[in-house]
Amino acid sequence: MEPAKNLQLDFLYFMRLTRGLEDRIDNLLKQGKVVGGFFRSLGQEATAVGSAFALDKKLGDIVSPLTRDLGAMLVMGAKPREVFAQYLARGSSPSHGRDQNLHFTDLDRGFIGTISPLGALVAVMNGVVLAARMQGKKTVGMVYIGDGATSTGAFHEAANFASVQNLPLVIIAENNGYAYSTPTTRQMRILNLADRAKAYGLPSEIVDGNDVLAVYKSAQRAVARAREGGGPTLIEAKTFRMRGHAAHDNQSYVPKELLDQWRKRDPIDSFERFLRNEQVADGSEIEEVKTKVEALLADDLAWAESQPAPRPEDAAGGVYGGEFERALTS
Ligand SMILES: Cc1ncc(C[n+]2csc(CCOP(=O)(O)OP(=O)(O)O)c2C)c(N)n1
Repeated sequence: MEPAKNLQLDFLYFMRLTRGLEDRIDNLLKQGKVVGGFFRSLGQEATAVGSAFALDKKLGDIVSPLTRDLGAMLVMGAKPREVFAQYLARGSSPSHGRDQNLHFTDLDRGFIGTISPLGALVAVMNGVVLAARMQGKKTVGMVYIGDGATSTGAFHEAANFASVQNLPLVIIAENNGYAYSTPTTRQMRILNLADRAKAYGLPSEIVDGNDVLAVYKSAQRAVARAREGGGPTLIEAKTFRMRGHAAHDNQSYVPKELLDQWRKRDPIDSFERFLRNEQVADGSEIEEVKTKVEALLADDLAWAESQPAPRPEDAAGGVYGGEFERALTS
């Protein structure tokens, strides 16, 4: 059975919000206003949005997204204005201008921000869900990992630990074809990331990562299994990174034909087509989603641009368990 119409329109809303937000950050970058790099999720929005929608915030579910999973953070409740302020390094951004992009956490809203050492977050999330289980909670964790990161030692240790401990964890392994400039075929001798799960006795599924409904349904199954004590699942989402690793990378190493092929499978275009063809929503309802997204992004960007730069005297605050902060304010 398909999810209710409202939910399907929410999927569209959050995919559009992700794309619109990233389009604007791209513009800000070109205007020289972004501090640091810009890693976007163009083409991968359905994986992040569809999977996060399978979680239940009321039960304390938690995600740890990577740079391609802005959509999951938005679904959990991160605000576009916070993301703009992060990239613009404003003093009132969640990281107070000390760090950029998606490196911010809010446990109350259920997200642990991106960290750079790839693979390590699977172990962190093991700890999060193990602790929750010891406290008698029904929390499920969802951790995102790229194809390249599934080749780290950290990933293999953590996947094994999750399986042995039967932890309530869903691993979303995003196979987007490349780890920076390395194609998946140059870093593993197996066809599917899902094959890696077998080594640890983990159930796995392979899903079309550009099909938001398929991702949602697959994640729902995995979340239900985890919630009922059935342990972790690895979901391989097959998708494609439609831009370079970050904005500075022109992805000249990606064959043009491959990009053309995946462009035809754009997750937002194809979902809008599906909504129309299946008569879930008509053109004006789809347009309404766009208008709502545009209005929110315009407001939030104006807010973020009006925010002050960080104060120099705050640079050392929050670095060593608040010691410097206390010293500065006392
Ligand atoms: C342990 C570790 N090794 C290397 C890096 C440098 N690095 C950052 S992103 C990246 C590529 C990641 O590729 P993948 O996991 O496939 O994710 P994608 O960027 O394709 O979404 C690398 C090698 C890192 N951050 N952490």
